[in-house]
Amino acid sequence: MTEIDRADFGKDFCWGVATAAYQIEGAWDTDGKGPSVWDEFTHGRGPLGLPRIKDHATGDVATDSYHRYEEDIALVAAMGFGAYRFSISWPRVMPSGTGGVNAAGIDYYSRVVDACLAAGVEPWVTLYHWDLPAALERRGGWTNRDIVGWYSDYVTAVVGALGDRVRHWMVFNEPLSFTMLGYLLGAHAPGRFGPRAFCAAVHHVNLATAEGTRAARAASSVDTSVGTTQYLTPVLASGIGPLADVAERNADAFLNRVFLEPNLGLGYPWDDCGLLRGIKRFHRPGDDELATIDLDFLGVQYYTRLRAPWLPVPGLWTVPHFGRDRSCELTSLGWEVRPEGLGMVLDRVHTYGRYDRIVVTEGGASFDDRVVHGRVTDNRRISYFQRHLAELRSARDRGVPVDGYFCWSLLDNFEWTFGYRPRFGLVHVDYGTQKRTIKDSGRWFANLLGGPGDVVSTG
Ligand code: IFM
Repeated sequence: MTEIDRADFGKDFCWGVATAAYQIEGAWDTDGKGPSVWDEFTHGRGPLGLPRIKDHATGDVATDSYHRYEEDIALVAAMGFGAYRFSISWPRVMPSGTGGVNAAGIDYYSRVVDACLAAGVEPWVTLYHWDLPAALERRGGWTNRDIVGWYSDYVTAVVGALGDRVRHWMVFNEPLSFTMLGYLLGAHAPGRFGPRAFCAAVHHVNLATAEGTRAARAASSVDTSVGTTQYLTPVLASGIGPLADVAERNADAFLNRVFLEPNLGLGYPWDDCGLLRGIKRFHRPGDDELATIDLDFLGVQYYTRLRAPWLPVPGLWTVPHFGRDRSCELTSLGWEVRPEGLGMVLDRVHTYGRYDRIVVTEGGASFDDRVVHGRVTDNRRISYFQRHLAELRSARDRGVPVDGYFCWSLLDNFEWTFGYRPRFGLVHVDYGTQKRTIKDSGRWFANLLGGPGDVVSTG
């Protein structure tokens, strides 16, 4: 067993849990909220009328956190965490995406922020976790360059309302995930397919990262810290020799560099990945400067490693995929548990020499958890966190400035196209009754962090 002692991480280390609006809130059309691309995607059908989501699940109710946020924040505090990362639903705040602000939407988030502060929990707010207003998708969504302005207006409205109390903002959650799955592969909302849409979306998200950060800083009335989060992954070429190197470089440019480097002022790695050359079509003179931004912190999200298949044509895009090395533990989603990969990605971003502060804003694992006699014994999740935290501690010892870890997730919740089957929470949710039960992993954190470890669920 890997020993983890809170003191090894320093007294300023940020211990948190994370969620996202569409995955937990429910109340999809309550109090003036507009529809998001995820509402439309889950309510609709895929090609040939096939369901898009396992078990036809939707986020209509999810974990009902729109109504149960006080109980959820009490759970965060009960497990001893000092920070809660949640996201704002753009269409709850601006139902049409632009123009009028929905006072009830802003009010809801204002109450969530106040409840955090009252519980002694620091709110870390993600401004975009994939639930684009459907009205904006009809205007082209992330493929329309105008979205850079729409997005920064939205950021100005939210930070203007909450920026007197919130000190940590993240402009995006995992741009790679929503542009690749939503605009290239058609697997996530809005279900668009093809390299052209993908390249346009990538470029506009990079511009919006910089513009959104500037807008958040300008609208905040307290000393604020603005960063963004990236899904990062070590890439392993399948095969050997020079062509395997090409495949690895190709996949690395696509998976890790395409969002980091333009914001660092390094431009796009399009020479290493054929697919990314399509971005040139949307790139205007001066865009490299517009996309460059000095972030206050980088959020690293790490789950597993990926494999890049060997393709015999240099420069051709390779489709990275999850490894399934059966000699290693797999989660219920079949993802390899590879703690050493966290150390690798932390070293990797540190090598740029440009991030003064790194925070692991997500990490976690899904397992088939069950409540037995009121208890969820999820020892594999405890071991997962112990091993990843040990990697993070070693990275700190090597001088990587990483000073926070957020568990994905506070609660079991809607896991996108997989519906409600994968359970990532430190807290189990019975979706029939909405009863919350802190799992043994949550109790392990309470023990580590000095939380009382219990709270009564209203069910
Ligand atoms: O549930 C997701 C989250 O929305 C983004 N990061 C990865 C998590 C697990 O797949």
